Amino acid sequence: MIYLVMDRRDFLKKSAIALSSVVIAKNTSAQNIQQKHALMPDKDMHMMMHAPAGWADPHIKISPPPSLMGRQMGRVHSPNILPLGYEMDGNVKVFTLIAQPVEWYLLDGEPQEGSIWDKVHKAKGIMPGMHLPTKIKGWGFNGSIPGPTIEAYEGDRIRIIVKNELPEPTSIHWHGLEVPHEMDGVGGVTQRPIFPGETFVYEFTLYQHGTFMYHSGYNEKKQVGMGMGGMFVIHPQKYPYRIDSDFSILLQEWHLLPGNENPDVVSTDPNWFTFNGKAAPSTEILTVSQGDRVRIRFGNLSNLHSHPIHIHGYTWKVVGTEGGPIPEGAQLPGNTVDVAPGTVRDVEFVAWNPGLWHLHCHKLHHTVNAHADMPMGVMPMGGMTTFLNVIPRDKRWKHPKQL
Ligand SMILES: [Cu+2]
Repeated sequence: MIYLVMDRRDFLKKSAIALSSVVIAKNTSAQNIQQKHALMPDKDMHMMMHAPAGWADPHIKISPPPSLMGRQMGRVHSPNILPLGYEMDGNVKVFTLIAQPVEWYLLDGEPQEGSIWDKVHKAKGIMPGMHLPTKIKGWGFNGSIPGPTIEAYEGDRIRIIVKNELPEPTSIHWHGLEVPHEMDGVGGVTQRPIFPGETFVYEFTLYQHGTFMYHSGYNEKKQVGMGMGGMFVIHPQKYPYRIDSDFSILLQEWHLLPGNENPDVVSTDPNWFTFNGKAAPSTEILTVSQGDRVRIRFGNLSNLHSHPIHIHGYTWKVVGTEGGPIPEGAQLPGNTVDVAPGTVRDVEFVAWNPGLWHLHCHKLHHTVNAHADMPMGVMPMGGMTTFLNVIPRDKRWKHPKQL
C-alpha cells in the first residue's frame, strides 16, 4: 500500500526552534521511517496531545490553494464553493487537499443591490442593516469551508494528497467509501494521525457510485465542527438518463457568540446554518432552465441536527442515499427530505414549473441568522435558505397532467 509521510522532520525542527523544547529536539533525532508508520501514539503524539492548539500555528505557513483549485473537471456544480481539478499520474487521478485554517464569511453582508436576494428582502419589508458580514476563523481545505467537492467515476483509481497545516494532528475519513482499512482515515485507529506540517497520501480504487462525503477523522467533534468536510461524488460510468443540472450542497451548522469569530464547537445550540458554507442571503441561487432534469445532492456534516430540506412547487424523488442509488421502485416521492447528520440524500425532478421557488430547511429555527438580529420584527431570510430559479421556456403555465 502506498502511503507516505513527509515534511515531519522539517516541522519538528521548526517547532523545536520555536518552542525551545528539548523533548521535541530529542524526538527529531530519534525518529526513523518505521516509527513514522506506527499506529500507536509515540512521544511526539503525546506532546501534540498536550500542546496548546489555537486556531493557527504561527510557525506553519499557510499555503495558497493548489493550482487545480477552481478547475472544473467534473459535471457537478457546488454552489458558493470552487471545484477541484485533478492531474493524472499514469492511470491515477491525483487530488490535493490542504487542511488549513481558513477565514471564511458565512455571510458576505447585504445582498448586492438589484440582485434577486435584494429584491426579495426589499419586498418583504426588512429593515436595512440586518446583514452584517459574518466571518469565522474555521478549518477547511484549500482555502474553502467546506472543502471542494471531489468528483470521480466508478472504477477510477484515485490518490488524495493531504497536507496538514493545522496546529494539531488530523486525518481524513472517506465517509461511505468501501476502502481498505488502512485508507479509512481514522487517526489513531486505522493510521497514525497526520501531524502538523506532514503530508499523507491516500490511494484507493472506487468500487461504488453515488454521493459520499469526506471529513476529519481525528478529533472529529472539534475538527468537523470547525468546518472540515466536503462532498465526494462518484459518477457511474454511464447514467441511465441525462441529468441537465447536478448540484451538491453540504449542510453545516455553527454556534457563534456575538463578536467572536471562533466557532463554539461544544455548543448544543447552533445559531448559524449554512449551505456550502454560506447563510442566506449569501447562498447562491440554483438556476436551471424549464424542462431540465435536476439532481440535488444534500450531505449533512452538522454535529447535532438533521435538516429537513423542503422545496416549493415540486415533488421530487429521493433517488440516492450515502449508500448509493435507490432502486427505482423504492424511490420515495416528496417535497421535504430529512437529511440526518452523517447521511446523504440525492433528490431528482424535472423542472417543469417556472419561477423562483423557495428551497430551505424546514426547521425554521435554521432559516434565520444569528437568532438575535431582530427578534420582534420581520426577520430576514437567512440560514439554510435559497431558491431554485427555473427560467421559463414556455409562456403558458401547464401542469404535467395537462400535457
Ligand atoms: Cu436545518
